[in-house]
Amino acid sequence: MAKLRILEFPDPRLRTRAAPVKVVDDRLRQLADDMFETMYAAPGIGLAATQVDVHQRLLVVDVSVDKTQPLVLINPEILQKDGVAVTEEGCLSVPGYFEEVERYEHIRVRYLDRDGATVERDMEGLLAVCVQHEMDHLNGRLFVDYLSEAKRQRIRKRLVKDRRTESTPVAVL
Ligand code: GNR
Ligand code: NI
Repeated sequence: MAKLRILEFPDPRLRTRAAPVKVVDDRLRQLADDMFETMYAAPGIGLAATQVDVHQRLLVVDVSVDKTQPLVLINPEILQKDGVAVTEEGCLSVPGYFEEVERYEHIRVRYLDRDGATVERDMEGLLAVCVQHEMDHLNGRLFVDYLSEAKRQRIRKRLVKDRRTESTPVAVL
């Protein structure tokens, strides 16, 4: 197991469109395990491979309160969608910001699980929202893209500035 480094907005690598996974093998399962470790430690309820600089269509989620329902979704596709859900979203790649985003309320998703088996599943509530948020990451899209240009620029400037301050060593007198 290993904790991975999460890319942060406005890192251009977050804009990469991920490629379909060709084979579900032990290497991919190891990546999924490392993504869970990274997600739980953060802590977060979902993580897309894009966020750890792996540009393959793989995401992990666990929206359960006791963290006992890990789900691995490989090559996910939305088959059906309906309704509207507005949720205050956050993102591990945009730390410290929470804004309302509109998503589909119900989705039916087809994906491969960690054994490479095809699964079709109806989702709603926070799970549906989180899976849509993660699928956006796989397409290089971030929740801040749904906000106004002004808001996104404000967040971008703040994060760039924070990072600059973080990496500046304090003078030792
Ligand atoms: O931890 C997370 N919480 C969250 C809350 C509302 C909607 C989406 C999310 S996903 C986020 C983790 C993350 O950045 N995944 O990409
Ligand atoms: Ni995110």
